[in-house]
Amino acid sequence: RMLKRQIACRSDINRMNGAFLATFESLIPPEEERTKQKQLLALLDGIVSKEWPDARLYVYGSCANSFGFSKSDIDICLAIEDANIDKSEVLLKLADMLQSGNLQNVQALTRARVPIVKLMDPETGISCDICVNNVLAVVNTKLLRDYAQIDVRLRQLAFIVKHWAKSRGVNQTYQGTLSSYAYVLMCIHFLQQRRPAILPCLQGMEATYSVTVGNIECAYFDKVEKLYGFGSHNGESLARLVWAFFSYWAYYHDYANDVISVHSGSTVSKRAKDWTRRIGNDRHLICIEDPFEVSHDLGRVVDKFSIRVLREEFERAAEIIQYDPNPCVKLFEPY
Ligand code: 3AT
Ligand code: MG
Repeated sequence: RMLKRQIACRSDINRMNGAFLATFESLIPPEEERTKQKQLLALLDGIVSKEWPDARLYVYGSCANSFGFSKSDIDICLAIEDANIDKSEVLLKLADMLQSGNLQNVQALTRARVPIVKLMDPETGISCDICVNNVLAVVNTKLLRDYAQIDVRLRQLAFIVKHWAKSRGVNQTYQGTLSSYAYVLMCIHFLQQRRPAILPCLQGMEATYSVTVGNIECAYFDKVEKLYGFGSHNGESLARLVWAFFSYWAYYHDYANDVISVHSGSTVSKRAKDWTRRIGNDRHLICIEDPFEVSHDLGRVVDKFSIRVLREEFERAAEIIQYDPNPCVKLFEPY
């Protein structure tokens, strides 16, 4: 499967750029959605502060990391300082209060991998999930948002990739494919690897932001306003990057040996991480290292069936972009 010779990109690739940009634009949430989100957040804040006056609500995930489409659900983290709280108890209490606060479809899922309360606000029509003390998610949300500010092409590429993944049914962790978070990390890593690089490695630079979550130190350079124009030596168009992204995952990524690592700004070896053996259900068939929890492989959900589905979809996408006269139609065709 590893081809020695690089496939040349079609010569008319930049002709497709308008279509990719138009797809990107069509997915950006309109400003009024933000207003509605703020409205809901204020409502929730009022309810929460009655019971936990010192608690704070943080938005994380796609509504805060700048990779959210229009009509996304909001992911919220309730941060409570008290280390002795029982998360399930807090969630059940919270569910009770939300129900009395006229929110709809309130449901506490205390046994989920990340326990949450789900709800829907009839006023704004927005659904949201609230978890407790998931500080790492709040911090990785900030990392993604900071990367997005350095070069617009990250947000554009990640929108195209997420839209492709949702259209093709390969954005479902419960079915062994990858989370949106994993796809965005794949895009960041890819842009760190372009020559000249389009993104730097923020965690490899002098730390201007640092928090410790449990035993994990999260530190990186977050003064991204100093990095505007970082990627300007690389003039690649969105269309060319989309093509190169899919051909990388279709033909060039070394699935047997490599881990992609945003934390180190390069690939690292599976051997060095001891991710070569199967332990329990962790097969490490596609390895995407979490930038902070570096012992965590976001590809662990992928099994021997879904890896084939994924790789066939990467190949399908690469071929469409290489040969189809109008790739934006077929690329996003529902599966
Ligand atoms: P959608 O637009 O909702 O598809 P999203 O950005 O909200 O995308 P996810 O639903 O995949 O992304 O995840 C929500 C956030 O939760 C994103 C990230 O901050 C955090 N997160 C998700 N999966 C993990 C993980 N395995 N480890 C650490 N943080 C994670
Ligand atoms: Mg989400």
